[in-house]
Amino acid sequence: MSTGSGEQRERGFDHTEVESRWQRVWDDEEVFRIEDDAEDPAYVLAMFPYPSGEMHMGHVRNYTITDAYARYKRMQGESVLHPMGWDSFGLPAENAANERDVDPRGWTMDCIQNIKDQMELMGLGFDWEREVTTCEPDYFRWNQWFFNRFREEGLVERKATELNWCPDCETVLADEQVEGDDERCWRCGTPIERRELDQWFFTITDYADELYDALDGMDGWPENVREMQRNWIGKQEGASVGFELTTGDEVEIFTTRLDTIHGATFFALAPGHEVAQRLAEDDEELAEYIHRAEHTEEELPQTSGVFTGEYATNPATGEEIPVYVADYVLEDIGTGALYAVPAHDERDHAFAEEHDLPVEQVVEPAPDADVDPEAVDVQEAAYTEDGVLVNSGEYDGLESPEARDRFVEDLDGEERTAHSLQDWCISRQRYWGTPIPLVECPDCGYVSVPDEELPVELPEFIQTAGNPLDAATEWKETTCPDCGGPAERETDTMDTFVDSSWYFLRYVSPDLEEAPFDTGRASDWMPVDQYVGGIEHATMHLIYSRFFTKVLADLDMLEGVEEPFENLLTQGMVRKGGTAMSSSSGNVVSPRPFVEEYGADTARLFMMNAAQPEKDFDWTEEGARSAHQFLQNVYRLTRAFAEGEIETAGGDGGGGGSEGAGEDPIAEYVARETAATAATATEEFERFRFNHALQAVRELVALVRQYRDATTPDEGAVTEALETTAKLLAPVAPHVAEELWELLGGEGLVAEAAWPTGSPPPGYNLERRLVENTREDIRDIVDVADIADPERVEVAVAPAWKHRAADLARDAEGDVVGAVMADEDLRERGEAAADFAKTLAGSGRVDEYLDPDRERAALERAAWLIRREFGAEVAVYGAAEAPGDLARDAEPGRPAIDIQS
Ligand code: ANZ
Ligand code: ZN
Repeated sequence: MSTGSGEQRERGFDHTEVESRWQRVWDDEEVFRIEDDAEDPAYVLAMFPYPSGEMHMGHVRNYTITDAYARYKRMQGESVLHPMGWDSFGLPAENAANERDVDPRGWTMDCIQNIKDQMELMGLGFDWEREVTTCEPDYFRWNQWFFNRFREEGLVERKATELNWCPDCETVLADEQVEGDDERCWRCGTPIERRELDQWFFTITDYADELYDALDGMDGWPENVREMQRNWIGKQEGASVGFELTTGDEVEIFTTRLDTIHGATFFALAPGHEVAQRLAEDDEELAEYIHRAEHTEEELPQTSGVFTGEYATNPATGEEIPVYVADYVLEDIGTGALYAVPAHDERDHAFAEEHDLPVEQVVEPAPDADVDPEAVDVQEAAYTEDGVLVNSGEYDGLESPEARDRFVEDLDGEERTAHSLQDWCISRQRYWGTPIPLVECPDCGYVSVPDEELPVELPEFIQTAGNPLDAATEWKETTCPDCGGPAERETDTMDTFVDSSWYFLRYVSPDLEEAPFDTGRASDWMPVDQYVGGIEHATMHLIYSRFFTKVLADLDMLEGVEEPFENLLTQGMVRKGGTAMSSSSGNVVSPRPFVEEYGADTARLFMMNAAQPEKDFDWTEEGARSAHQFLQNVYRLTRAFAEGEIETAGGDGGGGGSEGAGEDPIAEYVARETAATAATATEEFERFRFNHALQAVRELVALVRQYRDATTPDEGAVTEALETTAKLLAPVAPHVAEELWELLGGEGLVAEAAWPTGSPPPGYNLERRLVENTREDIRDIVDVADIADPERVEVAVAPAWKHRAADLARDAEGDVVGAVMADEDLRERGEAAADFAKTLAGSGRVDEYLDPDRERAALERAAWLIRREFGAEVAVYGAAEAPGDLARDAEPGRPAIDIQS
């Protein structure tokens, strides 16, 4: 095709023309489309973005990683699902709407178009037929539909939680709307308060154990992310035991330290515990304390609490201990009640000190502990380690774990777990989100909006201090689906994490009207094979998505899919000048101007080459420029070859890596390097080490250039090397790769070409090491002997008997010299063999070597490189033909070298 003007030829290719041309071709050929009937495609997914308008290379890196991987998988012949969509509800659109007097929808749609244009500019290959936009009614109606299902399953609860409240605007504020250390309202600057308000929750805690336990088997995830999820869920293994109270109640406690039960000196209830609440009805002091605890305008001290006047009977000792209500006991953890052991728990100890309660030691450091039992003074500080029981009657002398087992049994307790995971509050008092599909009826209470009336759409946006939905009086007014009487719509919208908890399922059947997704296809296509996104989503998004998947599996909407994301990669940051790229730091590199100047391929190559995807890297001008230079050089080299500017010979190539030196040893050398590069690149792509793969490609290109300069290259060998280069570059620098492919006369598009499957012959690595070591040795000799102008380099490989000796030495157990000299043949060689056996014995481990013929052939193939490097004639000999005693000092893997000048 066109090669441009003469000036153009000098400068290489014109990226602007090339990139837009190939983008059009990919589009026309529907390269990135995946048919609905594809069977279990490779599902490659980047976390979908919030369309904020600003896009910089930090974001682009994420999509470049999945795009490169998706393109690689496609070339390997797999069907690939690589979709993109927009996480497009959320506060920023509402803020923009308030600031600029636009409506959130229009603003959002503009941002989406803008980002989409930039993604296309970058040559990212998405199946746009599957685009998903969460703020569209045909998406969010399914959020509402899921809400109805979850509610039927008992997974929806309404309960009180603490929120930020601006007393002046009379509205709830999101954490992002609270500004400054002194916590003021973003709009009016009034100091905010905390208020307990009723909100909607998904009871994710019902799945806490499942979510926790599955983590162990998820070995496609980085361990640090799994550990963050473990901490977030905070599973504790313990037991629950009932205590009889003087109120007549039997109250269950949760403990991880049942071994300490003889040391319990008081009992404590959370302020929200039902027994505490009941006692408060006739106890003013208690009522006042509970009120303060629940409406914390001030933070209560950790040791605050009130004696109830009641007692609890310790089931282990029969002793009565006082019952307190204390704020440090949390309502949502365990049972909201505990027995306290000041001697062995720090919080209990502090509380006991404050309230003058006794401290009774029941555990001592075990005899094998580093701590001297005499040095432990529990009156001073709690001893919190396991140990040996004391002051515990018949249990004295038991170790803590065993004592725990015995107490569970003897006290009729129950082994159980507790979690720090809280239920998921999905209520937001915001406009730009999914309306929660409920109607509040004065007679029927909260009633679900029936499925057939979904979606509940949003009213027009209204600028107001509070929630626009609350101000939309007409929208709010409705009739009760149950009794038909007048009723009001729920004005809370859903947390946008609901949207992102199942979008990966919508891509499977984005236009389906009867259901959120096609169960059969989703069961086949899921899980996502490779998910890529930021570490900041390690907990919330990645836990909520797992929760959704498990619920949907339990609802029989997914078959055989237990987890949404099989493999997870968390990509590193792009920095500039040492700080993370961000508009607030003012150091962003935006795609559009960069692509104009250098092209998308340059940006992509630079990013993928700079570091492995998990690592941070610094964006630099030089880095970008050198990537650009490399692409131009490959292009020029390929074009010169394709257009016959480089004279070539033959045409049948080097035989694609077959054994032996063949007729043209240099062509054979190049062919082997080509095959080895393809094999390395494949291995590295599999492991997401694009930078290593690219390093191998650069070396191959450098080799072709040397080949061109050294001799009249074999046409087949060069074609193979350059075609392989085009293919290996295609995932990362796809536009240039198409250009190269076209120059080389490749069939169809390189984006759809078959990934090279070549691999070098067995033993290639040994050959490569031999050649490298030999070249290194020659360099050393030239250096040390200060040879200005080497004329002839002679290389002789070791004789077969030395190889045989090395084999024997390698297999020898212990006595190496003995093992070698036990061989009759070698014994006959006398002193030479004995000396060599000693050398082998002294060298420790004996490596694997090629046999002498292969050593010789490998060196002959590489001789041209030595010739080029040193400007000398090169001769490679077998031991027998070597002149004089040249071969005498040769060893397997280390040929003898003589340099004449
Ligand atoms: C008696 C005991 C004795 C406890 C002892 C600890 C040490 P960790 O410590 O993080 O594993 N607990 C139980 N329910 C609670 C609630 N709702 N709010 C606050 N604390 C609660 O957490 C487990 C321990 O936390 C439990 O074991 C319980 O105190 C306390 F020497 O029971 B323990
Ligand atoms: Zn009603």
